[in-house]
Amino acid sequence: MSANVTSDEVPVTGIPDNERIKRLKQHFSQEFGCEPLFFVRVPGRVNLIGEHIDYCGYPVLPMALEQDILIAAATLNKPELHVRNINNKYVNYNTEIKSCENIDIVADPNGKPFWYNYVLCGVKGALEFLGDKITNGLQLCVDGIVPPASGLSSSSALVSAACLALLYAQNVPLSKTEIASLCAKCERYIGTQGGGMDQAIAFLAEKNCAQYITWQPLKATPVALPENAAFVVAHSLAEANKAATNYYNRRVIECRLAAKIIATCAGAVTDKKIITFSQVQNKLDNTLEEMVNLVHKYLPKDIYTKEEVCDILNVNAEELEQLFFTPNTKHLTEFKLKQRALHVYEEAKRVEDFRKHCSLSASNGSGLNGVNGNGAIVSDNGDCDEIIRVLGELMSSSHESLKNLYECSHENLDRLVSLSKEMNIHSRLTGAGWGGCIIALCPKEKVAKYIDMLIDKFYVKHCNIDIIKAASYVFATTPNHGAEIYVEK
Ligand code: ADP
Ligand code: NG1
Ligand code: MG
Repeated sequence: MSANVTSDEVPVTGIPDNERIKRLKQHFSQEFGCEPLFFVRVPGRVNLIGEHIDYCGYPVLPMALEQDILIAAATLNKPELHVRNINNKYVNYNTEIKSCENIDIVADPNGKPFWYNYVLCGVKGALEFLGDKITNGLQLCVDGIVPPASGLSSSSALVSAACLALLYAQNVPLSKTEIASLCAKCERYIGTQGGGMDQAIAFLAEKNCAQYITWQPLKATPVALPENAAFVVAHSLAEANKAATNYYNRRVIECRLAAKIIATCAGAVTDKKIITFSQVQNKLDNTLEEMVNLVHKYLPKDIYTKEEVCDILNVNAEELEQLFFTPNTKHLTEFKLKQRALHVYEEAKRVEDFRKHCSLSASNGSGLNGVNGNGAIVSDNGDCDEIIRVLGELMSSSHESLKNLYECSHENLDRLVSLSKEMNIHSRLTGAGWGGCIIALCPKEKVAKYIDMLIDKFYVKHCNIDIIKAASYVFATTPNHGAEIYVEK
């Protein structure tokens, strides 16, 4: 197994001596009758701002969570994969892994992926990358503590951990950016056309800072968060499995169509290729504000039919489907192009503003001296509260946009956001939405009071949840580091 690891590669350290590792080791031995050879750990993430814009080519601003997927692994001397889970609600699975082509990733009869399909995504992508040249198989036992289907990226942590385990077992050194890009590709085998944010932060995260993630080439730039800012995650109690519906892919293809129409109307494309909103902006050399104006100019209608889109793009329905659609969106006939495009361009602007204000607070310590969101000067002893207020307002606008323009919120998420606002705390849905969690920006001294308020007003009074259980759905979090491998040293 690779001994010479550069700082660019996923770190390999000794196996921590803790209860969780002991329990997983024991479960592994019970299942497979041998000891694990190594462990991989990949964190979940929370996105601070920049939702549904990674697949449009725009930067996002996530941070890694403490909650993670931990996998114990051992190699097999035959090309087989044996998968177990410490939680017995997840069934065992065994299969051959002779070639990438032979790994079929098929959902259950209702279209919901089996849990092990996410493991298969990682393994299939790794096999494809290795040209099927593997020297051994794998036994894996999974222990995941990222709340599943909650917008905290349990799926990508699981896919990425499986892919990392296979690559490590084959002794293949990859840089963090290479493996993050590979894992983004892997997860598309589940059926969703994700943008790569989750896998990027899973590998590139650093302790105590969020990351500003940019694409092509993939790069993560650390963003220091204001000294007095705390981030609180609260679960809406609604789960949303993204690959079980076409909601996510529908948004992806609406963005593709809208980008193509703007590009075509503005005379920016001639070939047939898919073009993203950010590519259109670059081609036209416009600002984000100018792109918003072009959306109003070229996409004035609330709804576009498939026929109208074909007419504008001068293609027939078959060509349109072949170029832009996924299997689970081919039957769609109406699209909200203006709304999706406005969200993306405005959200991309909010990310830039958010980052700018974080750097203002970093360069000035807690005594700030810079420009606030309204262009006003923040004085030297103007405190962190002002920056937190500006950042918070950007988060609130993001939520409004996700709710009204992108239509990916949920009534429980909206309730959490408005309860927070009553305490003057800004928040937004995080991750893909349709359920899952909110992320709230809260001055440190208010955290305890804020969490108590949510427990009382949302979980206990609104959802009739027992107060002890309620406390497990809401937590304050700080940025954690990225994926790692543990081996006996
Ligand atoms: P998320 O927002 O958490 O990424 P997804 O809908 O993308 O939500 O993926 C959630 C799915 O990932 C779950 O339904 C389950 O199949 C799988 N999953 C997540 N965590 C685990 C785990 N600890 N063990 C098994 N499967 C898991
Ligand atoms: P979650 O919420 O983890 O399923 C999804 C996408 C991201 C990004 C966000 C929305 C995947 C694996 N993840 O995250 O790429 O588009 O939604 O910002 O598809
Ligand atoms: Mg996911």
